[in-house]
Amino acid sequence: HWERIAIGRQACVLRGFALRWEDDLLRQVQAIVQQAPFRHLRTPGGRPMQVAMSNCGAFGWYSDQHGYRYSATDPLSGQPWPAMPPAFAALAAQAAQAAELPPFAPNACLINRYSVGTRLTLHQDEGDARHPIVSVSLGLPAIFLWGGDARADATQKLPLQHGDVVVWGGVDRMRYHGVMPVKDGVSAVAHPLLDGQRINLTFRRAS
Ligand code: MD5
Ligand code: FE
Repeated sequence: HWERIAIGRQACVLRGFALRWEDDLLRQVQAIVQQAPFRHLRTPGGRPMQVAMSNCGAFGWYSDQHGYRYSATDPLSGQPWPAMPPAFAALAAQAAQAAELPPFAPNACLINRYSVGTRLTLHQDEGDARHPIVSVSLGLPAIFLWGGDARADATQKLPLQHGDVVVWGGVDRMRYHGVMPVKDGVSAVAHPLLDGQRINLTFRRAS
């Protein structure tokens, strides 16, 4: 079973919440990245990102030399992103409910792949702050950096494991956050997709 830990007024970790969807999640991520392969996007400044990304759902997050945005099509193929699998939407909706936030129907799922040594520097998420963000951790564990509303605010270190879900809403939605370099280790589950990697699913509402 799972356990809820508050990390803010409207933010919490749901430990183990995704485990009952594990098989479905892994199968579906594999199918999605066959259609829309993981790729290293470029920041608007022109640097390739360490984290490799793909998307599913009506909108996908994208970044290139022109800036970042949500796009209805995959710029690599010109095709719509793969549809959001029903199990993904169900997990995100149930996680928001478990966090006691208003009903959440995501239309964008960013899939982040971290190999060993990869990190995500401290940043703030753009987007419609009326809707929460649900984030699912799979594969190698990681330490999440959880800051405040200003970049200079102190950060907390939050260990996240395979199957953990984090939900951010309302007043906590715009806090700075990042991921420490992922360490080598043994994933809680043996799956080719998770071999030496951390996969994170980030559900959002994009317009
Ligand atoms: C990750 N991804 O582990 C994280 C999980 C990203 C990203 O940060 O932008 O793809 S989502 C963490 C998050 C999202 C929105 C708000 C807050 C954290 N927050 O207020 O701390 O790959
Ligand atoms: Fe983020």
